[in-house]
Amino acid sequence: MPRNNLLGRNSYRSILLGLVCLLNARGVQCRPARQQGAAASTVKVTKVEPPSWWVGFTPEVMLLLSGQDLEATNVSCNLPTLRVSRTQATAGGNYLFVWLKIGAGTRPGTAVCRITAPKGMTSFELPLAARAPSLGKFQGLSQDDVIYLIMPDRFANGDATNDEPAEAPGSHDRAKPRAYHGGDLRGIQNHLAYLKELGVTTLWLTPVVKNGAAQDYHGYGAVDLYAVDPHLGSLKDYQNLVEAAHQEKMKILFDVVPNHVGPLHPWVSSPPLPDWFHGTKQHHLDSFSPLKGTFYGKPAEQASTNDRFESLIDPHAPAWMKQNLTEGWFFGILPDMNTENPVVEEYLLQNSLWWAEISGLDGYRVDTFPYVARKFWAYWHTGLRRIFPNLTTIGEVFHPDPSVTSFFEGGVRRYDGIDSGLTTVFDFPAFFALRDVLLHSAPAGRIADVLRHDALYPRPEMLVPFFANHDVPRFASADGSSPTKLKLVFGLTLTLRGIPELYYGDEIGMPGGGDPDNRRDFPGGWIGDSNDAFTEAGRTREQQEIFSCVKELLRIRREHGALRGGKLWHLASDESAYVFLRESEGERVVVAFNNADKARELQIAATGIPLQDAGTLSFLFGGAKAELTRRELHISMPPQSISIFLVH
Ligand SMILES: [Ca+2]
Ligand SMILES: [Ca+2]
Repeated sequence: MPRNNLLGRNSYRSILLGLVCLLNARGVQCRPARQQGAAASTVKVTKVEPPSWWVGFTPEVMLLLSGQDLEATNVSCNLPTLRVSRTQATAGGNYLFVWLKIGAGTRPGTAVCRITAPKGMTSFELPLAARAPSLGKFQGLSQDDVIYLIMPDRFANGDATNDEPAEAPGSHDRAKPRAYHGGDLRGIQNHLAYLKELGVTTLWLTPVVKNGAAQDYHGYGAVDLYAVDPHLGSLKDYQNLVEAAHQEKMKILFDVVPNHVGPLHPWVSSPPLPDWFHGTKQHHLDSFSPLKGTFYGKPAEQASTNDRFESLIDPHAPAWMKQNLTEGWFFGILPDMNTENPVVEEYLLQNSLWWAEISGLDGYRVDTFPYVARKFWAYWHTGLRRIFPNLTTIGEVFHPDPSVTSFFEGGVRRYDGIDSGLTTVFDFPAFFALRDVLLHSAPAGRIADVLRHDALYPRPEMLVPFFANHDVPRFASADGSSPTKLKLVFGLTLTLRGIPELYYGDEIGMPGGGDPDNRRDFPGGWIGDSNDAFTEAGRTREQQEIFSCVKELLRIRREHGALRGGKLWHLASDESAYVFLRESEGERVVVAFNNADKARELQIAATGIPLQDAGTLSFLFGGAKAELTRRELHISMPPQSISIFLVH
């Protein structure tokens, strides 16, 4: 589908006031035309961000032009409804900010704007498109959704020609775990049928923006926030993927990282403003909390398996306790955006608006959420929702304590007077509890202990429970794991409240240790793979066993609304068992989990819970037996089992 007339065109050239500009999928790129006669102008525009915009979208757009000698004395555009309200040249003329008011009645077209500066003149173009119809786009998520996380470089190779782009020689080597492996956007699109068959509804792709280093296959080292990484394909490929997903009634989450860019971003050596980043490459804080665990009562020797966000939610914490977290460079390496600077704020908001409008995406997974000061999030969400009210945003808050994670969800002003605006967070407390229970024999009651905190969240039903992502060892390879435990953890994740997230390959029991071993190639995604796990015929017996279990659980979830949106009631919880009920209007489902190595019998009083009027239970999944008498629910559970029953 041509998304709009201006950008759908592959490329066109124009010669304007001494510049040759090429508009392609990555935006406008200009170089000086051959000079004739008059003294050469050294004024040059090499990049325009954003590379395009829309009419009827925002009243104003702030352009960041890169180039040289851009100390403009005048900037004016050829459309009468466009007015340059302000300009600011920075970094010795290497950058020029242009604030452009887009008047009512501006017609779609390409604006040509002329820059007059002491060292000459030049011009740049800004395509201004009409907005495409929004039907079926920007959908946001609901409890009916199940998220599937894909690292595009590691899922499927749909286009061998982009495996090693000319600008990144030597970056591709499937034998090296930190090199690019060739997976791409087209590879994902080619396997939508597999994902549909599995039963997931929403794809979260790790960042697709252009990265800079030979080991940035993961996408978290951006060097251009307005380009798709050439290893993954083109902007058109991303647009096509979103459109194809929408046709399959699936949704796409964009992984956005306002906290930082990659160390090789050109801004690092030449920032557009002196305070564009928190600190400089030479002088910056690192993002680790300056606090010892003992500050909040943790044992002195206890190693931390999570980020230390406690001070951020603490109304008694002075600024020094928080500054490293919000202004430090992540891992001491990743340049930290100065999100307190209004110009940076505007740049980052526009960038997110641009990706949404140009692709039709359905929501954002928001990286390193607590590392950005909260005022920015309020601004970003307000700006985003003004145009896209339904977009879902899911924040990464890597912490086991619900009193910490819940603080960051939006919908409520916290002690600082700020409502972050965030739709929801990943349920890291559930992640830690599920792994502790299943892998480390923690009491099954840890699950109820997580759930009892749900009232801390404005929207607990939107939480995203999960047991794996790209930052932790594969469940199948973790100490204490087994194929049975893997099925149990899928069973719990897919029946607890919220919108579950699954990690690619876990549905076939993919092995892998810590990063990057947890990011192996999906078998069958590459021509010549001996094991093609995308098809039943190609799966090993072990892969098929777990795949059919996950598919079955997803089918049951899809067919029973109580498992998606139903209220959750605890029925029983102890060292090795957790039994709960999901109740929606007109449907009740009981889920019985036994973590013990031996069978368990439970008698649960049926009074005071929504089972009093129930007649019978029918079996949906698993190996337990359940019976209802007038007063009691009798459940007999096999060792290490999860079972699902429908209440009649
Ligand atoms: Ca490829
Ligand atoms: Ca930060």
